Amino acid sequence: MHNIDEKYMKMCFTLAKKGKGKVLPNPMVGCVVLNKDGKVVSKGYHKKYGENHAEREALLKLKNNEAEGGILYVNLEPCSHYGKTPPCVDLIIEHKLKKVVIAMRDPNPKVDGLMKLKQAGIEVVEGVLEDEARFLNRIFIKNITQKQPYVVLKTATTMDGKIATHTGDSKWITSDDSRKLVYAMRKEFDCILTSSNTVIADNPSMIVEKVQMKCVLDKDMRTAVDAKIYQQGKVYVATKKNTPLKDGQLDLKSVLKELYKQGICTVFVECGGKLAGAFLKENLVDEIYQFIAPKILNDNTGKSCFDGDCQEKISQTKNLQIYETKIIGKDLLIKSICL
Ligand code: AOF
Ligand code: ZN
Repeated sequence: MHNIDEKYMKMCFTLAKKGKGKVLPNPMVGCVVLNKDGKVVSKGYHKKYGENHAEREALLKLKNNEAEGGILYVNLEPCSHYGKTPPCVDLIIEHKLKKVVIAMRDPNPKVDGLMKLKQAGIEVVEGVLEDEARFLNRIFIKNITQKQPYVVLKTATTMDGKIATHTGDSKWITSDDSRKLVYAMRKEFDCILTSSNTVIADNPSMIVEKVQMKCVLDKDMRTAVDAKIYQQGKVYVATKKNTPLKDGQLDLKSVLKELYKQGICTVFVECGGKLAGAFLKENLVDEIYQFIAPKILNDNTGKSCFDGDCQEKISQTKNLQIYETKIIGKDLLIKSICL
């Protein structure tokens, strides 16, 4: 029986992923409905922010009583609140389903759908492929539970983890293919964040699209007003005037909270070792995209991708979990989650 649940839950994930890039700040959700004979009679997914939830999409396609006594699969607990749409649990109850199978509970505090379903006499199974479901909606979970954007930090290093020589020379460590991929990746994030050091050293333009923004961390307002980064798109500059300080530096968590208030769900950090190290130390990085070029600087005065304090023990390392590796031109891209 469990295998059947997993089979239909995987189908929900596949449907849910069709909403990728279109549903934030809402979750990606897919739904599959079986009739009482175990036949799939409807499918649906959340297509776009503000539109019908997956369950509603699937159930509204059905004729009266078509799903009576059947099973509804959905990767997130059905909602019980009035948001942009009425509660999905009411529709599930109206359609007289016998059982609802979910992967994970909804971390949204407004939602307590399971209780309402149980009260209506509907059997509930939860936790089917829960880890996969949490991974799928990791951005939504981070946003709603911590009121902070999901942070992905990008770094491009030699095989010995260096991003530049001691003189600051860094052009180029990774290949054209990798750099082109980074430009393409930027579009997937609401905000591209960098430091005053990077703006001063590299003068990048970091072109963004209409809906996106850039953020420059410039405590002492050292960047030039005519720096390329300010010439296009919306830019939020965090300075000591608008951001609290922590140990004499801009408090990174406050910056992230402010960005979230401005509607930012995802942040792509592209900066040098100093800021990258600070983000890491504060445990504010959710994921790292590391491009590694097949080059070795072989010089311990070279700049590291993550600056930090002296650590005595390997047990003090930050631990990550790799979830994707890819060869990009001559380089290797490693995507990992910070544990
Ligand atoms: C979705 N799509 O398929 C499901 C959601 O503001 P609303 O009314 O769209 O409600 C959004 C909340 O509904 C969302 O945060 C999540 O807790 C719940 N479930 N949301 O956008 C869906 N099932
Ligand atoms: Zn709903």
